[in-house]
Amino acid sequence: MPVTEYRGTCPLDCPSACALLVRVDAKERLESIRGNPDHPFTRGVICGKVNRYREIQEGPRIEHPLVRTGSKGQGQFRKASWDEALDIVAQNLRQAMEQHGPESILPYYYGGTMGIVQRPAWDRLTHRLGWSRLEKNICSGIGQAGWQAGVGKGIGPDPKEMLESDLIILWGINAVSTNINLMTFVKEARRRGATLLVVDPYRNRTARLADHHVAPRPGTDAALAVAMMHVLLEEGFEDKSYLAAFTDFDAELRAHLGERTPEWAAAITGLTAAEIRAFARRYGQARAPFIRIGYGMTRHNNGAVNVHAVSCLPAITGAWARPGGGILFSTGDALRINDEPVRQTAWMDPSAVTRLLDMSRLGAILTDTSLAPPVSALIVANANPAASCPDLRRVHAGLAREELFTVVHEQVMSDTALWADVVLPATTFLEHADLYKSYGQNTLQYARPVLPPRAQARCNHDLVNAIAKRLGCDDEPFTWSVSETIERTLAASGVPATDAWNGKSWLDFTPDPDAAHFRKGFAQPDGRFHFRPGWQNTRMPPLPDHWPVNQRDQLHHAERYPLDFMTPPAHDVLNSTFTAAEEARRRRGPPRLWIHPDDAQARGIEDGAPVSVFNDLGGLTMTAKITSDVRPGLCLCESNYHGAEFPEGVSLNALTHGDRVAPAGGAAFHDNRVEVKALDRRGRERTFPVL
Ligand SMILES: Nc1nc2c(c(=O)[nH]1)N[C@H]1C(S)=C(S)[C@@H](COP(=O)(O)OP(=O)(O)OC[C@H]3O[C@@H](n4cnc5c(=O)[nH]c(N)nc54)[C@H](O)[C@@H]3O)O[C@H]1N2
Ligand SMILES: Nc1nc2c(c(=O)[nH]1)N[C@H]1C(S)=C(S)[C@@H](COP(=O)(O)OP(=O)(O)OC[C@H]3O[C@@H](n4cnc5c(=O)[nH]c(N)nc54)[C@H](O)[C@@H]3O)O[C@H]1N2
Ligand SMILES: [Mo]
Repeated sequence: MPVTEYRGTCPLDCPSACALLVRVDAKERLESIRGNPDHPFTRGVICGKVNRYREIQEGPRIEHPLVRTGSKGQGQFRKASWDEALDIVAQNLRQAMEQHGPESILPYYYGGTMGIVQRPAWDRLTHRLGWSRLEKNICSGIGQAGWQAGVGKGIGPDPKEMLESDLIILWGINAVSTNINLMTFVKEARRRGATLLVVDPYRNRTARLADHHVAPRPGTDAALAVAMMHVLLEEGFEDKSYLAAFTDFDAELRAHLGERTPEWAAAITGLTAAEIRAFARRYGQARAPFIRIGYGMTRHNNGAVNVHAVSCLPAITGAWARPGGGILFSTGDALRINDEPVRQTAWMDPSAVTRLLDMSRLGAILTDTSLAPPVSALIVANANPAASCPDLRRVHAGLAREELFTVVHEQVMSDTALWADVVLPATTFLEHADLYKSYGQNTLQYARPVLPPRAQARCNHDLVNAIAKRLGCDDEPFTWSVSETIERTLAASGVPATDAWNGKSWLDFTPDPDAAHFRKGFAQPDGRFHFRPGWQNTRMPPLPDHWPVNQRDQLHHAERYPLDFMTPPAHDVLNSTFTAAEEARRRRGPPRLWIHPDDAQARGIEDGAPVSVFNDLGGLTMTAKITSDVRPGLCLCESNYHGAEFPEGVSLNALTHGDRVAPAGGAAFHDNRVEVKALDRRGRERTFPVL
């Protein structure tokens, strides 16, 4: 059968943003997806998840608009026409605006697709009608705050420069699972003689490959980094002229670091002082150490402080300036796209700016009876907060409110869609056009649709415009097509139109090495790297330091819930995407609790047996996986799951807290405390005979 091959881009929320080659058969069905070998970062490699994208594309999808028939959350619906469904949605939105004012409507979107045109499409209607705005901090809010404090801009050495490095440090990033293409460069660098060091509380897939694995307690990276700086200064690894010319380093900072010994940090991190010294020396001796920071270490109450402290290391030694040296957190600022044609922020009335509601606290917001106006209509698109949001029991309690109107635009029957009053079918990235940038590499990509929409699915862009029309907004830009909006966005950003891309599906915006290494100064008003983070929040430490504000540091947690508990991303799924696919569920098996043999033995837990994992927020049944890949005192479950995978019917984030994280919000997904109890095979608590 004849097969056509098209170029595409992976839309998923992942730093790789892979360039794809998509094969479609004569019956217009997806045959296969592989990595584009010509793309400078993808280099022909993609992850297993997208390689198996047929599981979503051809699997059980939402094909028609659905209207709820059962009670909230039961997932019982009847089919409806688009006309009827849009009428119901428009009528409910209008009613909410009339009864409670426009701010009672909250559109909630995040990372289903990262496309520049499709992802934030709801913003233009939000800005036009004065709805509540979403504070989008769930993923990068904490990390960005920590990075901005020192460096000031989201750029850094291109990952390709790893080939020139002799020491690669992957710090709180599980690249084998979360950024597979980075490993292409890590592997090549190692062939050329570089050493790989991984800093991660557990032996994840990336740590397994490393030459050295440093495993601190979660949330203690600042203590580790500060003690490393102590050793670097004590043992003469500092670059005095770099510090003087490019940073705000001073005598007070030197005195402060002089007190932060490896012995001090050992008590906090759970590492030995000797390990910390060895790591610091290895760093100091390296010619061009390249640190890649991930998001894992940011997902703590003290995450911003930790990111800032680690970002100080190359400033001490001057490694920042060297080819192959420095530190990368995000490439997001390499290219600034002006997405005004999509989002229309100019419509916001400067004298009456609408409220921002914190996406990481959706549960608290939906259940807050004092919130005025209350959220009375929730539009969810491109996100699955009923699985991906912290403090999940409260999210579900909010979604259960009888007077809340919820519309969900989805490809699959997600946890959130189950709670909807109206579900609308969404296209996949193979069925709509978009532009894509990346936060882990430096290209801008364009992808056109290669398949017709499945059944009645519509893309985000078209749906927003259809609802806008029903609410009386039938003028520009609600009349623009997807391609018109794409071209206008490129023009507004000073980027050539797609037909001038010389037949390519990407443009390369890799910053020049002087900019990427801040060789002419940092992106701060004084042009210097800031060891003093200058937090507005005065509770935060004024100098790089350990900040004890995590769940472990809160006494009632420490005593009642003796184990640290993390929920790092799993290899086979992406956030909650893929968790609804039957094949993915079967491959992954039941949710597993990784627990150290000592902790398991102390609780009478056997490998493979059911356990109850609980804290003040909730309790979940999991299957014990006894392993020394986690340190004593630490347990974890790789996320995420469909709620149906747990007997409790609610997903993993039932155990993660939704407290607002300093300085600017965000979710501390890996900063939790729990206790674990053995259950018998029927799920009852096991009792032990008293000997
Ligand atoms: N397969 C897969 N890929 C993904 C995702 C997914 O869910 N699955 N999600 C995508 C998204 S949206 C994002 S933002 C990225 C996130 O990907 P990463 O940047 O890799 O971040 P995480 O996976 O959250 O965490 C990475 C590692 O940090 C560790 N960690 C946790 N706490 C600490 C700490 O205090 N210190 C240190 N040093 N390490 C710590 C965790 O154990 C974990 O191994 O991945 C993207 N790619
Ligand atoms: N426990 C725990 N929870 C986490 C994390 C963690 O480390 N641990 N990581 C967090 C991180 S980093 C992030 S970024 C968030 C992400 O959280 P979300 O943004 O909620 O991402 P997903 O859970 O993947 O859900 C995205 C949904 O969008 C749908 N979708 C995909 N494409 C489209 C489209 O074009 N249109 C529409 N309308 N829908 C579409 C998908 O089917 C999917 O159900 O999750 C967070 N949740
Ligand atoms: Mo994310």
